Amino acid sequence: MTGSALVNIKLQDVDDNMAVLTEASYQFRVDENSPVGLVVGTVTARDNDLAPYNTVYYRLLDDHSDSFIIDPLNGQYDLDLGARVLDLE
Ligand SMILES: [Ca+2]
Ligand SMILES: [Ca+2]
Repeated sequence: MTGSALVNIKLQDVDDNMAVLTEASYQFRVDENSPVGLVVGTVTARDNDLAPYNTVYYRLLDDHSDSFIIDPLNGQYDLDLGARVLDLE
């Protein structure tokens, strides 16, 4: 006796990919007299998982967080409103 059956397979993703920045490094130029809140640039990262495992949150390491802020959701990099005045001389 032979027969066939249709089998539905539903694949479920697991969180097995890490977010990776789309550039190896980012360089942004900021003039010394730039207004606070200035958008300096945007960094982007990609995570090859499916939602919800591909959500990327951005944050700055501590040594940069006194002058710049980054939007945790879209990676936009701004001169912080509470930043000390940039004085590079
Ligand atoms: Ca992931
Ligand atoms: Ca995955």
